[in-house]
Amino acid sequence: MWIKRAFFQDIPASEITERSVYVSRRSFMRAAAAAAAGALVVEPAEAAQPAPHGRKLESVRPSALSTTEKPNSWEQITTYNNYWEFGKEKGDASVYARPFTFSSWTITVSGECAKPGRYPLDDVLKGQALEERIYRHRCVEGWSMVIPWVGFPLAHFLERCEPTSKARFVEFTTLVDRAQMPGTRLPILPWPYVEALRMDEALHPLTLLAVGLYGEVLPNQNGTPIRLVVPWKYGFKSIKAIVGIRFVERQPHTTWNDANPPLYGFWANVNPAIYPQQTERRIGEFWERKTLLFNGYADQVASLYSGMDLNKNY
Ligand SMILES: Nc1nc2c(c(=O)[nH]1)N[C@H]1C(S)=C(S)[C@@H](COP(=O)(O)O)O[C@H]1N2
Ligand SMILES: [Mo]
Repeated sequence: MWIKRAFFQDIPASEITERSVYVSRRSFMRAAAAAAAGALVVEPAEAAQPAPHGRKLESVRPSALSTTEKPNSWEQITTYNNYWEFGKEKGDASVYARPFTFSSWTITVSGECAKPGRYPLDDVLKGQALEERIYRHRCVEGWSMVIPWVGFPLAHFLERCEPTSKARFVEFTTLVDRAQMPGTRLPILPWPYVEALRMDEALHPLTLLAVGLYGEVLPNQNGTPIRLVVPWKYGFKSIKAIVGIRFVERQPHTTWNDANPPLYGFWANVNPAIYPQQTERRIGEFWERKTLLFNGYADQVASLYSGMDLNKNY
């Protein structure tokens, strides 16, 4: 069974004891303390816990833009995450984001638009019909999943902000809460996490503001209460826990692009022509799959990049 365990990563919740969670939490806290003291080695935390089930979202409509591929399980989607605000290891967010809470949430809109200001979450959601969008997800690290998000097109909200003709890019920022997000107390990335899209990418009907997963409110580890999903781009573009949206004229600096430009291009379009992105392992599967151009969404998005050399602008 050890082979299945090693490759399938779907350890049932029942096997994850409180003790293992406790031990890993301690190791992360030790790592945090060590990093704060200037030590170089950060000890990884390991045990992951699936998210508890949350409030069910009402009147969610299916979307014609969903893939017909089989979604990954709740357990897989909520335990295998990148969310560095809560740690560097795949299981960290499932453990350290568990106690995360907030009493109110506001997205601050600024920059080149006629309607800047502070938009409470209720206002952002006002009048939005929620859809289930089952999307392929491809991480730049070579793994993939299929995820049933619930949300609405980002365009619907951006249009309400009335971007000006100078708005060529949209920049997004994630919450930084040093008390609740242990990763933000470490210098593992410059905080806040920032991502950006070109305006036409942001307005594309596939680009989703997600507020749910499997018909329920977003689990903490998946970016509660509101996050971006851009299915034709590598996962790092899909920023979680959004508190800021800024319309700008010039291409913004973004977290991973600044951290390691050769590996994390600004465009981040899934492209098997670029080494080493030829294949991917779908979480839960054994054999690798061939990675598809634009993660399989080429029919819908390739025209956004006509005239652009995708092997240079990666
Ligand atoms: N704020 C924030 N958003 C983030 C990340 C992060 O570290 N911080 N990681 C990204 C990466 S690399 C991936 S693969 C996805 C993974 O989470 P998901 O499965 O919930 O989409 O989140 C993305 N969004
Ligand atoms: Mo990723």
